[in-house]
Amino acid sequence: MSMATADQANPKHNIQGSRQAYYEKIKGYNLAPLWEVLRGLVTPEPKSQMQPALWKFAQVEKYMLEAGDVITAEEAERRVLVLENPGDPGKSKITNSLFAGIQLIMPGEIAEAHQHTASAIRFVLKGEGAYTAVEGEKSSMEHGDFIITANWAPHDHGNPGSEPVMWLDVLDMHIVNHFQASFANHFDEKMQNVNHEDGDSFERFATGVLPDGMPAVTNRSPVINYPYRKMKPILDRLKKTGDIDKRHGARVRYANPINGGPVLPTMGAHLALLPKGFKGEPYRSTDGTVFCVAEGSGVTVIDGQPFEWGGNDVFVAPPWKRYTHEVTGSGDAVLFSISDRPAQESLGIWREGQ
Ligand code: 1HN
Repeated sequence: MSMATADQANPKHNIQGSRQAYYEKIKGYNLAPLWEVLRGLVTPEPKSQMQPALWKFAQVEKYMLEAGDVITAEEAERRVLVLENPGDPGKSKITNSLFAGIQLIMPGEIAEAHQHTASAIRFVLKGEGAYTAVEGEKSSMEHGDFIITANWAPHDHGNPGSEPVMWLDVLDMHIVNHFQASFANHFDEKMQNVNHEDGDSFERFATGVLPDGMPAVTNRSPVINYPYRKMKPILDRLKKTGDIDKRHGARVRYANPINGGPVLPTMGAHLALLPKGFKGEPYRSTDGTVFCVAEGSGVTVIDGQPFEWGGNDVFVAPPWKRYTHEVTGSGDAVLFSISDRPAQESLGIWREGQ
């Protein structure tokens, strides 16, 4: 009793109390005081609940093959293990904007044709003999191939071969869902009618000529598959001439051959060769970045935490967390990376620093 009297005597408490009563009152009219939340909304530096994390391929592969016993690709629609950021579990997010997962397709299986507003990319990890059919092009999947499935592109996968095939899927679905603009559609036919042979779009659009009259305005690449066997020699050329970035190594950006833009309006990707002994300088940027190891081994220190990586491991650097790459293995390393940088750049909000 006496405490309550003392509280009331304190003018600060009176202000707090009357503020609380005021907040309660306006809440009933769907109003809230900005001044109580402003500092959380407009932070002086990027803030993320996401954590740096790494998934070892050996462990993921083991669990993936067990998934092959637990469920068929047909039942699952897509047999994918979601890479969940430990900073925000249960949301199917590897960064705030991106979904990532590892997909397995067993010999004889197909993953039926569908389309959705979210765009996808695949980076092939292990196994041979599978294909993905995207927009009528049937593309074989080989280690290190980078394959795009643009917004609303029909796509189905199959494995007529004899080995399990696994790849990394990354989708921009949390960007689409942020806008609450998701549509999806399943086709009556389980597999698309294929009318373009393997490699057609790469040869047609990405070898220095373009079909005459091709419109120059396009927000996505017409190339379906950027094959590793064509990309790796380009990295070797950069290395040979010393075109090696101190942070990223000898790096190419996957480009739209029509206008040099990103492969997709929402997601962009790079492939980097880090020479043997490479010790990178620190880097950070506002695009949380997913890395996948195509070759070699090393360690990436993210926000002071070391993550040791080898072939097919996946790791993530959250927005504005500083990272440095180092090659520790006996040869060069090759890192694939993907982020929402094109989406941020088109909005004018992308930043990078040391
Ligand atoms: C999807 O359609 C695929 O087509 C993979 O392989 C992963 C994750 C969420 C939603 C759709 C695919 C997916 C997905």
